[in-house]
Amino acid sequence: MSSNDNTISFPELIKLKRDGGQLSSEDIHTFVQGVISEGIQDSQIGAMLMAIWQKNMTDEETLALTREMMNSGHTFEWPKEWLVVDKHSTGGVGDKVSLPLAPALAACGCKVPMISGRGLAHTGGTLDKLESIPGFNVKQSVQQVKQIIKDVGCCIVGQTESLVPADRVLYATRDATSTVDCLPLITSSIISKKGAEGLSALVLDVKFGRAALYKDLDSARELAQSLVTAGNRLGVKTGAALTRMDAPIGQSVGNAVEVCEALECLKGRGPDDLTELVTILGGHLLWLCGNFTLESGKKEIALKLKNGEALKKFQAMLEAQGVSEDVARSLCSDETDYFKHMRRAAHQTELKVPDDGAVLDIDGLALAEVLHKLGAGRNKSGEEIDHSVGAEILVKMGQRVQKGESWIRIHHNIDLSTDQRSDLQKALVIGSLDKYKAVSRVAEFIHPNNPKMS
Ligand code: IUR
Repeated sequence: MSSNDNTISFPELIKLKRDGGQLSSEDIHTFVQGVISEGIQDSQIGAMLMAIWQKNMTDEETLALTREMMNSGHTFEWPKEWLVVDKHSTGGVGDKVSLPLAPALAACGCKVPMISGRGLAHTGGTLDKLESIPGFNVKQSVQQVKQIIKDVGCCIVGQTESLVPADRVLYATRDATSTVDCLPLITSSIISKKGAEGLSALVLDVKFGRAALYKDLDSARELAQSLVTAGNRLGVKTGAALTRMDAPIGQSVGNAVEVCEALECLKGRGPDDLTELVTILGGHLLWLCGNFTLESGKKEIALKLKNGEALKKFQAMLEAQGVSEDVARSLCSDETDYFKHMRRAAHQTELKVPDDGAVLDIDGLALAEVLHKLGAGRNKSGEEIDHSVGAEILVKMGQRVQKGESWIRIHHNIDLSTDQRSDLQKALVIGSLDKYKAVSRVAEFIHPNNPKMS
């Protein structure tokens, strides 16, 4: 780049960060503009990311990077009186929370322009789950998103080309340069996309545990703090829940099977832990918006799941996003034969409990890894996944079981190998009931002025 004005050159910017200096807002503007205008070389982007990885960023720098990334493309603007809200999860096994949460919030009068991702890990992401439903179209233009939000109140769509283009380039380069695991880069990537949605409030579900990105509470708390700080400083009322991610959420893992469970939750019959997460995260958002206390917000969401209003919104969202009226109506009716409309895998194999006792643990990661090998997840972006592959867990944590009863039903299209059967059996831990202690999935909340509100 030329330096005929006061603008610092890219090698100078990289050197400044490499040597532990602080980048100004102008420096970060120059860098992000270089990224989206392709005025910077790939090697320079990689070098800057590595310098950031090594020297970290101050809160000021992280905020400037987040703001520049957010403004690198289209940003949504909504009528001032609307309460525009969203949730972001750092990802977990069996995490289908967005499916009931978006319509439940819409039923409470909020607007939810949920821009979601595909799974790269063990099983699919929210978009993959929804694509198990024939006709569901996650690709919606900015104009279509605006129309659906106006008419229905919620949508769940993929990232459009025009939204935060800088993140696409930076994320791909982070992937190629081993700089994904860097707090300011993760924070700016997540919050810039949420900021571009034009939100009033955002709740983050930051997971920790065996089946989460962050294995321990302390590192998850550090990420949550960073996200909450950046979100609030960007003008979005942002809070976070730190939630346990060891055993799968709910009783199903996969794509189509998770849609079935989400529909059950929307019919007021979901598993307790899933319903708890939906009501806590939704209640939190209502509270952040200012019209509810935490308790009354939770009750409001629970009511919308019980009285069918959230289900009605889900049905309207399905139709607005391309599902035929007949299929949407049938899925959202009293019927439970969801596989009339979604493809069922060729085989269902049940595995048996090896001993008498109580269910002490179900290793979500082990389970997800087997399902991934059976086709439920991808190895690289763009790969096809098999929506029909999944698992229904037939026992609950803390439940007494007897040797020989079925504990899991695997939906698969290729044979289960001996190793896979053995890995699945190792995921189930049976022991004495007195060793079992029920715990809520939610460990802590993080808020800007009250960082450790348990
Ligand atoms: N999700 C994002 O949107 N960005 C990131 O950097 C990560 C997850 I890690």
